[in-house]
Amino acid sequence: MPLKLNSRDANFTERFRAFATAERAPAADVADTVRRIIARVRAEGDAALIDLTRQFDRTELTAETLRVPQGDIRAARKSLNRKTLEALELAADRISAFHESEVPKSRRFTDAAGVSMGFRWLPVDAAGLYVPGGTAVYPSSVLMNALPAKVAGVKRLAMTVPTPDGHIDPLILTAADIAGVDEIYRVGGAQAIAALAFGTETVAPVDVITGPGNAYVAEAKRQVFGQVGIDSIAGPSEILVVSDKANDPAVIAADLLSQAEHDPVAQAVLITDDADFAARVEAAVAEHLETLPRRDIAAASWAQWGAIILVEDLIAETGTLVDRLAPEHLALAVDDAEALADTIAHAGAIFLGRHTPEAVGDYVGGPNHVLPTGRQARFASGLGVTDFMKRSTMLHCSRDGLDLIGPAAVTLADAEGLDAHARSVALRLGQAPASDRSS
Ligand code: HSO
Ligand code: ZN
Repeated sequence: MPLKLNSRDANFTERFRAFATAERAPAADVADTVRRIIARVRAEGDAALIDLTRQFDRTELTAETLRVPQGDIRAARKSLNRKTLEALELAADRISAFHESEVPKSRRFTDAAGVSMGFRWLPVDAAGLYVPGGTAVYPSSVLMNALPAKVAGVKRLAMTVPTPDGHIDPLILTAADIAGVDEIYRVGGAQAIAALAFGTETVAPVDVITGPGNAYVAEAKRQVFGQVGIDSIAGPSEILVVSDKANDPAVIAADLLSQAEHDPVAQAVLITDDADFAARVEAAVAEHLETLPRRDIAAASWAQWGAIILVEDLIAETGTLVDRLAPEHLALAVDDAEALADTIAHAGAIFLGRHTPEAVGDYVGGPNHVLPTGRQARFASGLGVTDFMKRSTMLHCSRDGLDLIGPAAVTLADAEGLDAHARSVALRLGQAPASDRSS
């Protein structure tokens, strides 16, 4: 049974706080194992990848077969039916178009002192995309990670994917091909992250690594951070649905289950102002579960981490509650969803109105589905083009401009006791060195 909270109850504040701060997926302690794997890949290169892949994925590779050949990618594309291909292409077009609108503008301006300054956004040279194997095989996630990099202008995009028992999903290969991934390697786990970060004989190193993975992959990304950039570490999925009684309970129940079915520690929460509607949603969840193929996962998530929060005034009370949960996905199934959204500051992605299922955003909406989880929406954003770009600032002093602002720099350099700093400015200003300057 999901947790039931009522904002009118005397102990609501404490119970809500406990619920909002509960840790759902404590990080596994795999740091030492990962450190050893990274050290081995750095020392032995391809040989370590080949050996670890034999050990973990029961697949025999050579330096020549590490990379997936173009022929296999073409064959994968041919094996798909037209409808699936067209859906992938529609998704790719819409995701690209949305991310085009995110490309930041470089800027240059001259201030009153006559100093010109600004910044320039440029893509990183190379990006690496980790794709997990096993049950979490999501071609949509390949598009969501690869396309922002492409739109950012990244020249080289390398992907790694484990091939347990030699198998790669043709949908993954095709999604990578549609998104313009340049190189695909059959390697997974911490060893793949190490190869992308440090390079081997076959895999050239990249500058930024993104993509979801298990505890070993997440820890490996943490350990290589600094050598390369990484996206944030993804936790289990979350959805918070705010619904009045005008929605079909079966529809809202399906929204809740759409994220519950990702993971037994995913979280689905309903906020509503109608007790009878809440009961009908709960019954509809139970009914869906009877026939849902992933019912074991979804039922575990709903029973252990799900919640129904009853409030008196949906419009007045929702904002504060949502902000404290800072959910990954927020669905506002009410009449004036735009106005309600204005009362909320912290959510990874917001789905407005009665006709915007969160799942449309997972696939074909356009915005990214790689989003901050575990209340990280308080300070973090979803994946986007700027994760594959960096900003250089620019400063250009005219002679007059330096005359105007330089003396203050000399004063501050003197105050910090950094005389070479002071001289580099003072000499240009035609001033005497500090030892000759009166203080
Ligand atoms: N909802 C997941 C992404 C996903 N859903 C992939 C379906 N496939 C995390 O935002
Ligand atoms: Zn999803």
